[in-house]
Amino acid sequence: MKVAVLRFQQSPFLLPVPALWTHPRSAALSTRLCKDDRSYYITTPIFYVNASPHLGHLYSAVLADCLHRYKLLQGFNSKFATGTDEHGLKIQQAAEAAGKDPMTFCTGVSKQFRHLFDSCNISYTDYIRTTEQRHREAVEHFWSVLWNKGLIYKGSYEGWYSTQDESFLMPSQVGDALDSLGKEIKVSLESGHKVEWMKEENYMFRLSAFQSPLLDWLRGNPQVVQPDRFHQVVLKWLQEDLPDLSVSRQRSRLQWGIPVPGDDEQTIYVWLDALVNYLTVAGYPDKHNQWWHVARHVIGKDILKFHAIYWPAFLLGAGLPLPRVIHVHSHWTVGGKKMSKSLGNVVNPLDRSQIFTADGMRYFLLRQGVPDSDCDYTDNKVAKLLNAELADSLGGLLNRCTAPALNPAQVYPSFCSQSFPREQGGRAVGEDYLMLDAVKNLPAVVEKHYETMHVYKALEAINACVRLTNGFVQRHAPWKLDRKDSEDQRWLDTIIHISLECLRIYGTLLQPVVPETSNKLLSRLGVQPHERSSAALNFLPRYQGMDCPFEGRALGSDCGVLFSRLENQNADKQKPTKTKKSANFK
Ligand code: ME8
Repeated sequence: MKVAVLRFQQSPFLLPVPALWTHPRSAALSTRLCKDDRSYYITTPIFYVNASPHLGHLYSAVLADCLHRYKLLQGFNSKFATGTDEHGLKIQQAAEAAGKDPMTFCTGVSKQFRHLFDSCNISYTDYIRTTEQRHREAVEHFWSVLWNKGLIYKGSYEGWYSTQDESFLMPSQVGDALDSLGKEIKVSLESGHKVEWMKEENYMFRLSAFQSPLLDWLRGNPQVVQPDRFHQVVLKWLQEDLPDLSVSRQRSRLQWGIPVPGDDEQTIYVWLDALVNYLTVAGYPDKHNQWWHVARHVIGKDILKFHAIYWPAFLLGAGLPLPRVIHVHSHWTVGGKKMSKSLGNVVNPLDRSQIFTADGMRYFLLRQGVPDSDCDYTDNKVAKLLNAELADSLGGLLNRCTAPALNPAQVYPSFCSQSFPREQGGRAVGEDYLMLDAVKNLPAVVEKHYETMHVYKALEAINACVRLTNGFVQRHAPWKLDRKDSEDQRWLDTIIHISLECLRIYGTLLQPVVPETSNKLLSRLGVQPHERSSAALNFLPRYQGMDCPFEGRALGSDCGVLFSRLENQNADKQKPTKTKKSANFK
């Protein structure tokens, strides 16, 4: 194998680096949480517009949306950015292949992403496109700051480049493979994408000078890249060679991008351009202070190096605070393989959300997606999960506790402390007390998991409590009680009161994941919009001797099915049958 070489010519006016940027410790320090700061800023990657959105893109957006909604519930002032990455060689080539001018091409695909996100209730507060003027100004300013600090110099790059990944590679990151025609090619060992040898005059960023500041930052902030296994990966990369980075391409090869300020012969490297989007949305260069120091990024593991090495190095260079957290997630696969157009295994998330509903897809992705490891997608899994947890378990519980047969007055009934005293002795049994404890502790458990983006664990915990409440109702079979007997009637009301209180907690906690279903549930319980925040998570106040604002209140009038069962359990194999009550898929 031919060995690639990286050669850099340093500009003669280059200044010694340590004198040039804000001391990394001061930037790292500013990543610490200031206690009374109620601002929160979360981002997704901005997505390439070379192809239509797929399930993986929706997954990143749903994760970030869940964190954003959760912070709003907590009373934070939360900003949530997503959008599209529209410059670079890959987009230039895709537009050419489609026979469209790049801007028309980008606008078309960017709209598809936006439509998908709107359809799935992704409540972004800013949708950025890198072709916008505000972004161009931010990138030009950012470049000038790095340039004025002597961190960018004119040099030459010779080495491997992957257009698909828009990434420069070291010789050790490249291997041999055969293309579809059996021809020998070189590929990126990480992504499998084809790489090409390139030799170009361009601008270089002094990345090598940031190796030890980056190590200090990561070691001093062990939670900054989550989950920990990805933190360890970054630390390992940083112990290897970290050459300077080419940050421009010759304009003759790449026209579709932002020109280097003061040099029309060069175009800014698409990753530098793209990463600055997070600053643009924050209001860079002059209005970013409120948001920038509380930034958090949700990314897929494929773009970890760009976010955990290049981006913090650029920020350190520019004297800006570093992100609070980089939340990394793994990939969705189909048939065990990463989704790709060439394999023909791409799952269209818009189709799927029309079949399973927006909430259905959101719930599935967040309940089944595990940040640490890849997950395989099948329609069958979606249907089974939604039927079991949303339709049967949660929907069934609501249905039972609000059914006119058990609750003819259609009110939130009263709690009777003689029937369910704080010490045993009433009609409650030991398991009932355990259930109350579990539900009381649930908000804290869920909060811990939401904070670390382990949403599947939060949903697991909620679901376990829903099962406990169903068990509670089943155990005491309120439908068997004699309503003419006043003691039985009080006990029946107490069972229903407790169950509705459980449902109120579940509905409130589920809002970031399934906003429409939660809204339906809470409305049915008569819970008003201002009673749905984290502050309202005081479970069963009557048990603690306090007033319950819901007691005696009329239930909401919408008594429709909470979440329709999906009829066909074998979507991957069978044809659907249409029934009135259930939604069909495929
Ligand atoms: O990399 N499973 O854009 P991109 C889960 N423009 N998530 C997936 C996925 C999968 N199979 N495939 C993609 C880019 N993703 C750059 C980002 S940011 C400044 C620039 C998600 O369109 C995941 O978040 O290739 C991944 O990191 C991102 O989409 C890559 O999207």
